[in-house]
Amino acid sequence: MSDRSFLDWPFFDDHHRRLAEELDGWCTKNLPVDHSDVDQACKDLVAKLGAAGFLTYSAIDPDNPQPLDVRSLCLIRETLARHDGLADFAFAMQGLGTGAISFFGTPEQQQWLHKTRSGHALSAFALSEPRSGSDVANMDMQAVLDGDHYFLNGEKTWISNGGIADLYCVFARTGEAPGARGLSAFLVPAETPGLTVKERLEVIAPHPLATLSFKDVKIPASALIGQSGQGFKLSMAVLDVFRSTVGAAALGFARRALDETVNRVQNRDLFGAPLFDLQMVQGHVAEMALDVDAAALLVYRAAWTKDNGADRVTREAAMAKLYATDRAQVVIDKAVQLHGGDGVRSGSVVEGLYREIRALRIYEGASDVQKVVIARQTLNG
Ligand code: COS
Repeated sequence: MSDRSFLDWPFFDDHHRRLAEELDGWCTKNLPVDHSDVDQACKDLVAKLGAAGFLTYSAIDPDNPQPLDVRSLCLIRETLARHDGLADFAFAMQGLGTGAISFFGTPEQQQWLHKTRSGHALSAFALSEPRSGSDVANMDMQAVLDGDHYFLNGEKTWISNGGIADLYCVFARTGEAPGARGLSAFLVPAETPGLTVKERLEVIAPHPLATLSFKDVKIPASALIGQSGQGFKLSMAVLDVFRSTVGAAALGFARRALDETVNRVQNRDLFGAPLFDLQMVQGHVAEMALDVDAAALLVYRAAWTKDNGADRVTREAAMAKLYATDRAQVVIDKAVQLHGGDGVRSGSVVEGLYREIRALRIYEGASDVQKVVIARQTLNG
Protein backbone atom coordinates (compact mmCIF):
# COMPACT_ATOMS: atom_id res chain seq x y z
CA MET A 1 0.00 0.00 0.00
CA SER A 2 1.37 3.38 -0.98
CA ASP A 3 2.21 5.99 1.63
CA ARG A 4 -0.90 8.17 1.90
CA SER A 5 0.39 10.55 4.57
CA PHE A 6 0.96 13.29 1.99
CA LEU A 7 -2.82 13.67 1.75
CA ASP A 8 -2.74 15.24 5.22
CA TRP A 9 -0.49 18.06 3.98
CA PRO A 10 -2.04 21.53 4.17
CA PHE A 11 -2.08 21.82 0.38
CA PHE A 12 -5.28 19.77 0.30
CA ASP A 13 -8.92 20.17 1.25
CA ASP A 14 -11.18 17.32 2.31
CA HIS A 15 -12.67 16.99 -1.18
CA HIS A 16 -9.15 16.29 -2.52
CA ARG A 17 -8.67 13.52 0.01
CA ARG A 18 -12.03 12.00 -0.93
CA LEU A 19 -11.21 12.22 -4.63
CA ALA A 20 -7.85 10.46 -4.13
CA GLU A 21 -9.45 7.61 -2.18
CA GLU A 22 -12.38 7.23 -4.56
CA LEU A 23 -10.13 7.15 -7.63
CA ASP A 24 -7.70 4.73 -6.00
CA GLY A 25 -10.60 2.32 -5.39
CA TRP A 26 -11.76 2.73 -8.99
CA CYS A 27 -8.24 2.07 -10.28
CA THR A 28 -7.91 -1.10 -8.21
CA LYS A 29 -11.06 -2.44 -9.87
CA ASN A 30 -10.45 -1.21 -13.44
CA LEU A 31 -6.68 -1.00 -14.06
CA PRO A 32 -4.34 -1.90 -15.62
CA VAL A 33 -5.97 -2.41 -19.00
CA ASP A 34 -4.62 -4.51 -21.87
CA HIS A 35 -2.14 -2.38 -23.86
CA SER A 36 -1.90 -4.59 -26.96
CA ASP A 37 -4.02 -2.16 -29.06
CA VAL A 38 -3.15 1.25 -27.62
CA ASP A 39 -5.61 3.17 -29.80
CA GLN A 40 -8.55 1.07 -28.67
CA ALA A 41 -7.28 1.01 -25.08
CA CYS A 42 -7.15 4.83 -24.99
CA LYS A 43 -10.63 5.19 -26.46
CA ASP A 44 -11.98 2.70 -23.93
CA LEU A 45 -10.14 4.40 -21.07
CA VAL A 46 -11.55 7.81 -22.00
CA ALA A 47 -15.06 6.34 -22.20
CA LYS A 48 -14.65 4.64 -18.81
CA LEU A 49 -13.07 7.65 -17.08
CA GLY A 50 -15.85 9.78 -18.54
CA ALA A 51 -18.60 7.44 -17.36
CA ALA A 52 -17.07 7.40 -13.86
CA GLY A 53 -17.06 11.21 -13.79
CA PHE A 54 -13.29 11.72 -13.45
CA LEU A 55 -12.96 13.62 -16.75
CA THR A 56 -15.08 16.44 -15.32
CA TYR A 57 -11.83 17.59 -13.69
CA SER A 58 -10.00 17.79 -17.03
CA ALA A 59 -11.78 20.86 -18.43
CA ILE A 60 -14.12 23.59 -17.23
CA ASP A 61 -17.90 23.08 -17.16
CA PRO A 62 -19.28 25.40 -19.89
CA ASP A 63 -22.56 25.72 -17.96
CA ASN A 64 -20.83 26.74 -14.74
CA PRO A 65 -17.31 27.89 -15.56
CA GLN A 66 -14.93 27.67 -12.59
CA PRO A 67 -11.13 27.61 -12.77
CA LEU A 68 -9.61 24.14 -13.18
CA ASP A 69 -8.56 22.65 -9.84
CA VAL A 70 -4.90 21.87 -10.44
CA ARG A 71 -4.52 19.90 -7.21
CA SER A 72 -7.28 17.55 -8.39
CA LEU A 73 -5.61 17.25 -11.80
CA CYS A 74 -2.34 16.34 -10.09
CA LEU A 75 -3.92 13.87 -7.68
CA ILE A 76 -5.74 12.17 -10.54
CA ARG A 77 -2.61 11.91 -12.69
CA GLU A 78 -0.50 10.68 -9.78
CA THR A 79 -3.07 8.01 -8.88
CA LEU A 80 -3.68 6.84 -12.45
CA ALA A 81 0.07 6.69 -13.18
CA ARG A 82 0.60 4.55 -10.09
CA HIS A 83 -1.85 2.01 -11.52
CA ASP A 84 -1.45 2.27 -15.31
CA GLY A 85 0.59 4.71 -17.42
CA LEU A 86 -1.83 4.51 -20.34
CA ALA A 87 -4.75 5.53 -18.12
CA ASP A 88 -2.77 8.57 -16.99
CA PHE A 89 -2.00 9.39 -20.62
CA ALA A 90 -5.66 9.11 -21.66
CA PHE A 91 -6.75 11.43 -18.83
CA ALA A 92 -3.93 13.92 -19.38
CA MET A 93 -4.65 14.42 -23.08
CA GLN A 94 -8.29 15.31 -22.36
CA GLY A 95 -6.96 18.22 -20.29
CA LEU A 96 -3.98 19.35 -22.36
CA GLY A 97 -5.91 19.16 -25.62
CA THR A 98 -8.74 21.33 -24.31
CA GLY A 99 -6.74 23.63 -21.97
CA ALA A 100 -6.75 26.51 -24.44
CA ILE A 101 -10.53 26.14 -24.90
CA SER A 102 -11.12 25.98 -21.14
CA PHE A 103 -9.04 29.09 -20.47
CA PHE A 104 -9.56 31.21 -23.61
CA GLY A 105 -12.35 29.63 -25.70
CA THR A 106 -15.61 31.31 -26.72
CA PRO A 107 -18.87 29.89 -25.27
CA GLU A 108 -19.46 28.28 -28.68
CA GLN A 109 -16.02 26.59 -28.66
CA GLN A 110 -16.56 25.49 -25.09
CA GLN A 111 -19.56 23.40 -26.16
CA TRP A 112 -16.94 20.79 -27.17
CA LEU A 113 -16.08 20.41 -23.50
CA HIS A 114 -19.41 18.67 -22.81
CA LYS A 115 -18.14 15.87 -25.06
CA THR A 116 -14.55 15.70 -23.78
CA ARG A 117 -15.62 15.83 -20.11
CA SER A 118 -18.07 12.96 -20.58
CA GLY A 119 -15.63 10.79 -22.55
CA HIS A 120 -17.50 11.11 -25.84
CA ALA A 121 -14.70 12.96 -27.67
CA LEU A 122 -10.90 12.79 -27.51
CA SER A 123 -8.69 15.86 -27.77
CA ALA A 124 -5.09 16.65 -28.71
CA PHE A 125 -2.59 19.52 -28.40
CA ALA A 126 -0.75 20.18 -31.68
CA LEU A 127 2.21 22.46 -30.96
CA SER A 128 5.46 20.68 -31.93
CA GLU A 129 6.78 20.63 -35.46
CA PRO A 130 9.59 18.77 -37.22
CA ARG A 131 11.83 21.89 -37.07
CA SER A 132 10.60 23.44 -33.83
CA GLY A 133 10.11 21.30 -30.75
CA SER A 134 11.62 23.22 -27.86
CA ASP A 135 11.76 26.46 -29.87
CA VAL A 136 8.03 27.11 -30.15
CA ALA A 137 8.47 30.69 -31.43
CA ASN A 138 10.21 29.31 -34.52
CA MET A 139 7.29 27.29 -35.86
CA ASP A 140 6.64 27.11 -39.63
CA MET A 141 2.98 26.16 -39.88
CA GLN A 142 0.99 28.93 -41.57
CA ALA A 143 -2.57 30.12 -40.99
CA VAL A 144 -3.70 32.62 -43.62
CA LEU A 145 -6.93 34.56 -43.22
CA ASP A 146 -8.94 34.78 -46.46
CA GLY A 147 -12.34 36.43 -45.98
CA ASP A 148 -14.01 34.70 -43.08
CA HIS A 149 -11.85 31.55 -43.18
CA TYR A 150 -8.31 30.58 -42.25
CA PHE A 151 -6.29 28.16 -44.38
CA LEU A 152 -3.79 26.02 -42.45
CA ASN A 153 -0.72 24.55 -44.13
CA GLY A 154 2.16 22.67 -42.54
CA GLU A 155 3.00 19.73 -40.30
CA LYS A 156 2.75 18.89 -36.62
CA THR A 157 4.65 16.05 -35.05
CA TRP A 158 4.86 14.07 -31.79
CA ILE A 159 1.15 14.68 -31.41
CA SER A 160 -0.30 12.53 -28.66
CA ASN A 161 -3.72 11.16 -29.63
CA GLY A 162 -2.77 12.00 -33.24
CA GLY A 163 -5.11 9.97 -35.43
CA ILE A 164 -7.64 9.11 -32.72
CA ALA A 165 -8.52 12.60 -31.45
CA ASP A 166 -11.86 14.19 -32.38
CA LEU A 167 -10.53 17.72 -32.00
CA TYR A 168 -7.11 19.33 -32.17
CA CYS A 169 -5.84 22.54 -30.62
CA VAL A 170 -3.47 23.67 -33.38
CA PHE A 171 -0.89 26.46 -33.21
CA ALA A 172 0.17 28.26 -36.39
CA ARG A 173 1.91 31.38 -37.59
CA THR A 174 -0.52 34.19 -38.41
CA GLY A 175 2.27 36.70 -38.93
CA GLU A 176 1.25 39.73 -36.84
CA ALA A 177 4.95 40.05 -35.90
CA PRO A 178 8.07 37.89 -36.19
CA GLY A 179 8.70 35.03 -33.74
CA ALA A 180 6.64 34.52 -30.62
CA ARG A 181 4.36 37.49 -31.29
CA GLY A 182 2.99 36.16 -34.58
CA LEU A 183 1.34 32.88 -33.54
CA SER A 184 -2.32 31.95 -32.98
CA ALA A 185 -4.30 28.95 -31.73
CA PHE A 186 -7.17 27.22 -33.52
CA LEU A 187 -9.77 24.59 -32.78
CA VAL A 188 -9.72 22.07 -35.64
CA PRO A 189 -12.19 19.14 -35.71
CA ALA A 190 -10.48 15.92 -36.83
CA GLU A 191 -12.72 15.36 -39.84
CA THR A 192 -11.79 18.71 -41.45
CA PRO A 193 -10.70 18.00 -45.08
CA GLY A 194 -6.94 18.32 -45.63
CA LEU A 195 -6.00 17.14 -42.12
CA THR A 196 -4.40 13.68 -42.36
CA VAL A 197 -2.11 11.39 -40.40
CA LYS A 198 1.22 11.39 -42.24
CA GLU A 199 2.95 8.85 -40.00
CA ARG A 200 2.40 6.91 -36.81
CA LEU A 201 5.31 7.12 -34.36
CA GLU A 202 6.32 4.08 -32.32
CA VAL A 203 8.01 4.75 -28.97
CA ILE A 204 9.41 2.71 -26.06
CA ALA A 205 6.21 3.00 -24.02
CA PRO A 206 3.60 2.70 -26.78
CA HIS A 207 0.76 5.20 -26.93
CA PRO A 208 -1.07 6.90 -29.83
CA LEU A 209 1.41 9.32 -31.38
CA ALA A 210 1.55 10.73 -34.91
CA THR A 211 2.82 13.28 -37.38
CA LEU A 212 -0.08 15.25 -38.88
CA SER A 213 -0.22 16.92 -42.26
CA PHE A 214 -2.30 20.05 -42.95
CA LYS A 215 -2.94 20.85 -46.63
CA ASP A 216 -5.23 23.83 -47.26
CA VAL A 217 -7.24 22.98 -44.17
CA LYS A 218 -10.13 25.46 -44.26
CA ILE A 219 -11.59 26.50 -40.92
CA PRO A 220 -13.95 29.36 -40.06
CA ALA A 221 -12.50 32.51 -38.50
CA SER A 222 -14.54 31.60 -35.41
CA ALA A 223 -12.11 28.67 -34.85
CA LEU A 224 -9.50 31.15 -33.58
CA ILE A 225 -8.94 30.55 -29.85
CA GLY A 226 -8.18 33.73 -27.92
CA GLN A 227 -6.70 36.66 -29.81
CA SER A 228 -4.81 36.57 -33.04
CA GLY A 229 -1.06 36.88 -32.38
CA GLN A 230 -1.39 35.71 -28.77
CA GLY A 231 -0.88 31.98 -29.49
CA PHE A 232 2.59 31.74 -27.95
CA LYS A 233 1.52 33.20 -24.61
CA LEU A 234 -1.63 31.09 -24.73
CA SER A 235 0.41 27.91 -25.25
CA MET A 236 2.71 28.84 -22.37
CA ALA A 237 -0.26 29.56 -20.08
CA VAL A 238 -1.69 26.10 -20.87
CA LEU A 239 1.70 24.48 -20.26
CA ASP A 240 2.07 26.39 -16.96
CA VAL A 241 -0.95 24.44 -15.68
CA PHE A 242 -0.24 21.08 -17.25
CA ARG A 243 3.52 20.93 -16.58
CA SER A 244 2.81 20.48 -12.86
CA THR A 245 0.58 17.55 -13.76
CA VAL A 246 3.42 15.90 -15.73
CA GLY A 247 5.41 16.10 -12.50
CA ALA A 248 2.45 14.47 -10.76
CA ALA A 249 2.43 11.58 -13.23
CA ALA A 250 6.17 11.08 -12.69
CA LEU A 251 5.47 11.09 -8.97
CA GLY A 252 2.90 8.33 -9.45
CA PHE A 253 5.42 6.22 -11.37
CA ALA A 254 8.07 6.84 -8.70
CA ARG A 255 5.69 5.98 -5.88
CA ARG A 256 4.80 2.70 -7.60
CA ALA A 257 8.52 1.93 -8.06
CA LEU A 258 9.11 2.57 -4.35
CA ASP A 259 6.15 0.36 -3.38
CA GLU A 260 7.39 -2.47 -5.57
CA THR A 261 10.87 -2.08 -4.10
CA VAL A 262 9.70 -2.09 -0.49
CA ASN A 263 7.84 -5.32 -1.21
CA ARG A 264 10.85 -6.82 -2.96
CA VAL A 265 13.50 -6.04 -0.35
CA GLN A 266 11.33 -7.36 2.47
CA ASN A 267 10.46 -10.61 0.74
CA ARG A 268 13.62 -11.54 -1.14
CA ASP A 269 16.39 -13.22 0.85
CA LEU A 270 20.05 -12.72 0.07
CA PHE A 271 23.03 -13.99 2.09
CA GLY A 272 20.58 -15.66 4.49
CA ALA A 273 18.47 -12.60 5.33
CA PRO A 274 16.00 -10.23 3.65
CA LEU A 275 17.61 -7.83 1.16
CA PHE A 276 16.51 -4.98 3.39
CA ASP A 277 19.04 -6.04 6.07
CA LEU A 278 21.85 -4.83 3.83
CA GLN A 279 22.69 -1.24 4.70
CA MET A 280 23.48 -0.45 1.08
CA VAL A 281 19.90 -1.44 0.20
CA GLN A 282 18.58 0.70 3.06
CA GLY A 283 20.54 3.61 1.60
CA HIS A 284 18.83 3.18 -1.78
CA VAL A 285 15.38 2.92 -0.20
CA ALA A 286 16.03 6.05 1.87
CA GLU A 287 17.07 8.02 -1.21
CA MET A 288 14.02 6.82 -3.13
CA ALA A 289 11.65 7.82 -0.31
CA LEU A 290 13.33 11.21 -0.04
CA ASP A 291 13.03 11.84 -3.79
CA VAL A 292 9.34 10.87 -3.75
CA ASP A 293 8.50 13.25 -0.89
CA ALA A 294 10.58 16.12 -2.29
CA ALA A 295 8.92 15.73 -5.70
CA ALA A 296 5.47 15.64 -4.08
CA LEU A 297 6.21 18.85 -2.20
CA LEU A 298 7.19 20.66 -5.41
CA VAL A 299 4.27 19.29 -7.42
CA TYR A 300 1.61 20.14 -4.85
CA ARG A 301 3.24 23.49 -4.05
CA ALA A 302 2.88 24.43 -7.74
CA ALA A 303 -0.72 23.16 -7.88
CA TRP A 304 -1.69 24.88 -4.61
CA THR A 305 -0.12 28.17 -5.78
CA LYS A 306 -2.15 28.12 -9.00
CA ASP A 307 -5.36 27.15 -7.19
CA ASN A 308 -4.84 30.00 -4.77
CA GLY A 309 -5.12 32.56 -7.53
CA ALA A 310 -1.60 33.08 -8.85
CA ASP A 311 -1.73 34.52 -12.35
CA ARG A 312 1.45 32.74 -13.48
CA VAL A 313 3.15 29.72 -11.90
CA THR A 314 5.85 29.44 -14.55
CA ARG A 315 8.67 29.01 -12.01
CA GLU A 316 6.81 26.66 -9.68
CA ALA A 317 5.52 24.48 -12.54
CA ALA A 318 8.95 24.26 -14.20
CA MET A 319 10.56 23.26 -10.90
CA ALA A 320 7.87 20.65 -10.24
CA LYS A 321 8.17 19.13 -13.71
CA LEU A 322 11.96 19.17 -13.82
CA TYR A 323 12.53 17.73 -10.37
CA ALA A 324 9.73 15.17 -10.31
CA THR A 325 10.53 13.71 -13.75
CA ASP A 326 14.31 13.66 -13.35
CA ARG A 327 14.17 12.13 -9.86
CA ALA A 328 11.49 9.61 -10.84
CA GLN A 329 13.92 8.35 -13.48
CA VAL A 330 16.52 7.82 -10.72
CA VAL A 331 14.00 6.21 -8.35
CA ILE A 332 12.82 3.81 -11.04
CA ASP A 333 16.39 2.96 -12.06
CA LYS A 334 17.13 2.00 -8.44
CA ALA A 335 13.96 -0.10 -8.39
CA VAL A 336 15.13 -1.95 -11.49
CA GLN A 337 18.54 -2.53 -9.90
CA LEU A 338 17.05 -3.87 -6.66
CA HIS A 339 14.81 -6.22 -8.64
CA GLY A 340 17.85 -7.81 -10.30
CA GLY A 341 16.99 -9.82 -13.43
CA ASP A 342 13.29 -9.39 -12.74
CA GLY A 343 13.79 -5.63 -13.14
CA VAL A 344 14.50 -5.98 -16.84
CA ARG A 345 12.16 -8.86 -17.56
CA SER A 346 9.64 -7.79 -20.25
CA GLY A 347 6.26 -7.30 -18.66
CA SER A 348 7.44 -6.82 -15.07
CA VAL A 349 6.04 -3.74 -13.31
CA VAL A 350 9.37 -1.97 -12.86
CA GLU A 351 10.41 -2.74 -16.45
CA GLY A 352 7.21 -1.02 -17.60
CA LEU A 353 7.88 1.98 -15.35
CA TYR A 354 11.44 2.22 -16.70
CA ARG A 355 10.04 2.60 -20.23
CA GLU A 356 7.13 4.86 -19.19
CA ILE A 357 9.15 7.49 -17.33
CA ARG A 358 11.66 8.41 -20.03
CA ALA A 359 9.34 10.45 -22.26
CA LEU A 360 8.19 12.62 -19.35
CA ARG A 361 11.65 14.24 -19.24
CA ILE A 362 11.13 15.27 -22.87
CA TYR A 363 7.49 16.12 -23.54
CA GLU A 364 5.78 19.39 -22.50
CA GLY A 365 9.18 21.03 -22.23
CA ALA A 366 12.38 18.99 -21.94
CA SER A 367 14.34 19.09 -18.68
CA ASP A 368 16.85 21.51 -20.21
CA VAL A 369 14.04 23.87 -21.25
CA GLN A 370 12.73 23.82 -17.67
CA LYS A 371 16.20 24.85 -16.48
CA VAL A 372 16.16 27.78 -18.93
CA VAL A 373 12.72 28.81 -17.63
CA ILE A 374 13.77 28.54 -13.97
CA ALA A 375 17.00 30.45 -14.57
CA ARG A 376 15.16 33.28 -16.38
CA GLN A 377 12.53 33.48 -13.65
CA THR A 378 15.24 33.52 -10.99
CA LEU A 379 17.18 36.30 -12.71
CA ASN A 380 14.18 38.43 -13.68
CA GLY A 381 11.95 37.80 -10.67
N1 COS B 1 2.89 32.61 -19.60
C1 COS B 1 2.56 33.75 -20.26
N2 COS B 1 3.42 34.40 -21.09
C2 COS B 1 4.64 33.86 -21.27
C3 COS B 1 5.04 32.68 -20.61
C4 COS B 1 4.11 32.06 -19.74
N3 COS B 1 4.45 30.96 -19.09
N4 COS B 1 6.31 32.40 -20.96
C5 COS B 1 6.71 33.36 -21.81
N5 COS B 1 5.68 34.25 -21.98
C6 COS B 1 5.71 35.46 -22.80
C7 COS B 1 6.96 36.31 -22.46
O1 COS B 1 6.67 37.17 -21.36
C8 COS B 1 7.19 37.06 -23.75
O2 COS B 1 6.25 38.12 -23.79
P1 COS B 1 6.62 39.56 -24.46
O3 COS B 1 6.89 39.27 -25.92
O4 COS B 1 5.39 40.39 -24.27
O5 COS B 1 7.84 40.05 -23.76
C9 COS B 1 6.80 36.05 -24.82
O6 COS B 1 5.90 35.12 -24.19
C10 COS B 1 7.99 35.32 -25.41
O7 COS B 1 8.64 34.66 -24.31
P2 COS B 1 10.19 34.23 -24.37
O8 COS B 1 11.00 35.39 -24.87
O9 COS B 1 10.56 33.64 -23.06
O10 COS B 1 10.16 33.09 -25.50
P3 COS B 1 11.29 32.15 -26.07
O11 COS B 1 11.13 32.05 -27.54
O12 COS B 1 12.65 32.56 -25.55
O13 COS B 1 10.86 30.67 -25.53
C11 COS B 1 10.85 28.74 -24.11
C12 COS B 1 10.91 30.27 -24.28
C13 COS B 1 12.08 28.00 -24.63
C14 COS B 1 10.77 28.59 -22.61
C15 COS B 1 9.55 28.17 -24.78
O14 COS B 1 9.69 28.16 -26.18
C16 COS B 1 9.21 26.76 -24.30
O15 COS B 1 8.58 26.59 -23.26
N6 COS B 1 9.60 25.72 -25.08
C17 COS B 1 9.21 24.33 -24.79
C18 COS B 1 7.97 24.03 -25.54
C19 COS B 1 7.30 22.77 -25.13
O16 COS B 1 6.97 22.58 -23.98
N7 COS B 1 7.08 21.90 -26.12
C20 COS B 1 6.37 20.69 -25.89
C21 COS B 1 5.05 20.77 -26.58
S1 COS B 1 3.76 19.91 -25.79
S2 COS B 1 4.30 18.05 -25.85
